[in-house]
Amino acid sequence: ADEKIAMPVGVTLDRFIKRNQEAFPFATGELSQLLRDIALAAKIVNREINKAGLADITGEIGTSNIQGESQQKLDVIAHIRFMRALRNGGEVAGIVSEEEDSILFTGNDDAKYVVAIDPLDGSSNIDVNVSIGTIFSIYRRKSEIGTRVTESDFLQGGDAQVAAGYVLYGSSTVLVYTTGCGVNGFTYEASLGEFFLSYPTITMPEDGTIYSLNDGNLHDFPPQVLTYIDKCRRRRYSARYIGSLVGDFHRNLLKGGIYFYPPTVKTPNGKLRLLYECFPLSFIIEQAGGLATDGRQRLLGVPIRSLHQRSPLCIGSKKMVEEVEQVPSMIR
Ligand code: AHM
Ligand code: MG
Repeated sequence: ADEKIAMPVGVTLDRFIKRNQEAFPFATGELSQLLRDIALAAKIVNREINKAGLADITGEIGTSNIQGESQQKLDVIAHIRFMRALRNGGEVAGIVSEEEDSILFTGNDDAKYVVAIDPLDGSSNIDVNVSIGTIFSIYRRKSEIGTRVTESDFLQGGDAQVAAGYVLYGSSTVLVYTTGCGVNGFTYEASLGEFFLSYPTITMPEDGTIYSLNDGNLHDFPPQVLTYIDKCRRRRYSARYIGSLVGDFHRNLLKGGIYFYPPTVKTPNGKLRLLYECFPLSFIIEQAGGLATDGRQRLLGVPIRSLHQRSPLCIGSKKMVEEVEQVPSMIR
């Protein structure tokens, strides 16, 4: 019998990380290990998400399932999984998660890195089988090795990020990340348990025809956003909004487009968080040739003063973001 098995060709994430590390003769491998730890947690979270609806894990906290075990929401499960992987991996001294008010100390005070993470973003889509994501950002700590990390290790600003990425749990699971030398994307092959390089060196289209925003907030939007939306409609652009930032971002990154979360009456500083939503995606978009602003300035330059600080976000194809900036009613 013909025993040939069709094997996916290509580079695995592990090999890719290793090759990159070898390109830097002084690299110690700690960041590489940290990225592998994140990928491992992503696989575990992916498994949990795929069980959603089957395993009674999508219920509210505090309620219990038929066996009397307490149920947890998927976002809490994702938080626990990432924390565990990062703590056990040993390369991270402290973590800031959307799920926790203050810094989580891993006990690895000798580690060089800190991580900010939104373990499962797109909360409104979790229970309805629509794409959701994880967003992460990595900094090299400024405080002395061997001591506890401090808030200022996390408040270095967007330009100080060493690496950033996201995982999209969609029709397939993809992990996209940058260490400041371009952006690469990997698709998960579940039966092999490996991420394979599927989007090498992502370059974003300079211009696009997709705009993404929550139309229900339109009456709150600043005039320059309204003017720009009107232009999009006159040009018959497509409106696409999932309500999962990672999904909306990933689509626009590959196809070209623009995403807005402007200030609203309910959220006067915007809804999204600088540390684990806006900064990492802005790092990625710039690396892919796109732009990100807060409506006033380059997003990566926005001063950050607190761990869960919010910011308006305008992010996407270079020409589109530039056009928004050129609208005369722009407040400067
Ligand atoms: P979350 O962190 O509570 O999930 O909120 C973030 C999400 C983003 O994924 C998405 O882009 C945005 O909130 C959608 O907000 P809205 O429903 O107000 O349009
Ligand atoms: Mg979020």
